[in-house]
Amino acid sequence: MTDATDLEAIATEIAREAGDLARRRRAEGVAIAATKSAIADIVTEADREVEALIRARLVERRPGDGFLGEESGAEEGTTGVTWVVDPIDGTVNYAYGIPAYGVSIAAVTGPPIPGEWDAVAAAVYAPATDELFHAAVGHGAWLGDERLHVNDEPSAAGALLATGFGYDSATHAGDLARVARVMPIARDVRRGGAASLDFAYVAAGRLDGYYERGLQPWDHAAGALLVTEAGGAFGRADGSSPHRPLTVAAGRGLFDELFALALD
Ligand code: LIP
Repeated sequence: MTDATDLEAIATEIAREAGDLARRRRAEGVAIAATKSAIADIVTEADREVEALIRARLVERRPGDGFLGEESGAEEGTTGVTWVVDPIDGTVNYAYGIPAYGVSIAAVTGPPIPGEWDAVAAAVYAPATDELFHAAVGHGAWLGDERLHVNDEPSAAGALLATGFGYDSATHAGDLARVARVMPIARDVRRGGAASLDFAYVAAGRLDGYYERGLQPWDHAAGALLVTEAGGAFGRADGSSPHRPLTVAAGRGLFDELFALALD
């Protein structure tokens, strides 16, 4: 079995190259290529180009591995390793020129299905801040060479939380009701717009917790490993919306309470 740190090194190297391409394309001007699940759910030409670069590099470095990408779909592998990729997470931020987007690359083993896979390596690269978060299972979570640890307990002022809202406006009432339920334990709530960065910030202690309904597998595959390798907890649940599972990440002193409040 390939060592997790070898897969981490591959993810880290490719995430940086892909992020550099995304940053160049952003500077040149971004073209919307299409809409997907809703008119607000856009894909840019850069999303597609960056994912094609990541996919090509993975074929070069890891022939036979599986692939599950936001823009080009799934391809079964023969090695037991699958790469779960969001080429530009925070696409709407990227399209508007808001410097909060990330390249998210995870290597998983087992079925390429959330809740059934075992994440073994992760890289989340934020090109706008040149921050590369990475982890290998059993080897900790890192920002560059800095070891990361979650906030085990929120301050007496309350928890600094992050969340997000779906592209489908029909889901917004439920999302806003969820904010109302968690506010009593929060000092404030952030809506950053890039799930992979929200997870990375929980791992780095920049947020106490993050929850969102409706994330796709590629939104959380890498970030969840960053959080657990930084000593935090990650969980998913269908609850009342099996097609929009809830994901929650937080330090262990906050996780259970946040999960219970966010679940409906
Ligand atoms: C986005 C997530 C964000 C969520 C958006 C969207 P995308 O991913 O990062 O947290 O609120 O609805 O899912 O579409 O930019 O890859």
